[in-house]
Amino acid sequence: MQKIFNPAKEDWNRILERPTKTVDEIEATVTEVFSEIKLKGDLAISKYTDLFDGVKLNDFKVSSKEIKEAGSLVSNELKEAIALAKSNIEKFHSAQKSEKISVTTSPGVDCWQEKRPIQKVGLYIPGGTAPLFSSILMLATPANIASCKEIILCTPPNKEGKVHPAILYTAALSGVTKIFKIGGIQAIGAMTFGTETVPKVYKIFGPGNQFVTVAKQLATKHNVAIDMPAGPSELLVVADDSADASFVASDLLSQAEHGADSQVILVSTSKTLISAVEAEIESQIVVLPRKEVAQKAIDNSKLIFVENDELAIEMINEYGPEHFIICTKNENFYIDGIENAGSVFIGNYTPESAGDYASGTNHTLPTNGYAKQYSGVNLDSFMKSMTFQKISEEGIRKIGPAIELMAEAEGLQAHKNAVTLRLKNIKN
Ligand code: HSO
Ligand code: ZN
Repeated sequence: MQKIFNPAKEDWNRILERPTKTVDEIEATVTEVFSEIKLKGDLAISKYTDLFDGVKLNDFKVSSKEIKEAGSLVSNELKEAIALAKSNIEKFHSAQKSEKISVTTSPGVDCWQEKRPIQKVGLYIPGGTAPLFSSILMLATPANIASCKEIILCTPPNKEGKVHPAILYTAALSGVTKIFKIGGIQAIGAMTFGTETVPKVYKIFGPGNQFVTVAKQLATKHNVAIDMPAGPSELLVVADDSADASFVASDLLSQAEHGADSQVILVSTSKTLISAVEAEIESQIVVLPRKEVAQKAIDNSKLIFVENDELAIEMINEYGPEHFIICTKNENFYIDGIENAGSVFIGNYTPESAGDYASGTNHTLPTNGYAKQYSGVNLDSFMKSMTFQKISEEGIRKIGPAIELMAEAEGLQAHKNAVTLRLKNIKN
């Protein structure tokens, strides 16, 4: 942990810098895997599953038998917890539905906007040490509410060719239409180009390691959209003397355990709190099963003392954290002042874990400072807005002359004609 007192403004960027990674090497690998998948389909998927995941698979599609089996391996308590989380996520995302917007812009000129689902979406769920089945709820639930027709999911198999039962159970429960045991670059490539077994999708969602991130970026060059540019998880807590140091430490550690490259930051106007949080982190970390991972993230973490709230909020907006926890007496100052954050958690009893799992908000959020220009995943992420218009005789008479003039001025005679012919027809 690095303690920093009253940093000068010109140092903020350096202090809050995220670790940048070189992706050139990864890019070459991804490009190679992609072109082979495009050419050879399933055959290439088999080859790379063997190479990267160390398992020979001929059939990637998860069978209904496997899904049933998974259901019997998940405890009833966990099923109930998943049901509660799903219900809250459903409530919050259903409320995001919006009405059609209709406007008569000029007499006889009716314009409206309606949303339509993205028909085919692909979800990627990493395997490994933390099987993030909660991310399935966060992605498949809104996809269902949006009425996406095809919701496919790719997740890597383990060495036995199996997938964590909670992943299969949650996927089936959330209305995923097809599940494939395909991981990493191969999964993103399969969903980008489509293979004999995997359908091509229009948009890819979900977290992943550096390989997945680079693959998703490359997918965008092949007409596939992605949820957002991803990076390691981040948490920034602002806290004063009213905060409970043990709570703050537990929140910082909850993000630190995601990965060695996670970013956790405490900004405080209280030196006492900073010391107390530091001590709490040291005592809480020793009993964590993932303490090695968490320790690496904590080693890079920053505990920053600032003179006042105005400086604090300016610094926080400059950083644009993925998650922002407010534990201060004057919480409204920070609620009103926050401009750049993915998701905001307010008060001593609102841990980030709540939003990660069960309060109802989405946990797929912009990292790496992208909170300055990107939203987290929400219902609209699975839809697109379309506009419609219908113009009557009265309407074209009203706006036609303006269109003719503008088309003429742009030197586009055919555009003008499309109006002139109609206006003549009306006169006759
Ligand atoms: N904090 C992660 C989401 C997550 N946490 C999943 C636990 N499981 C990124 O928002
Ligand atoms: Zn988390």
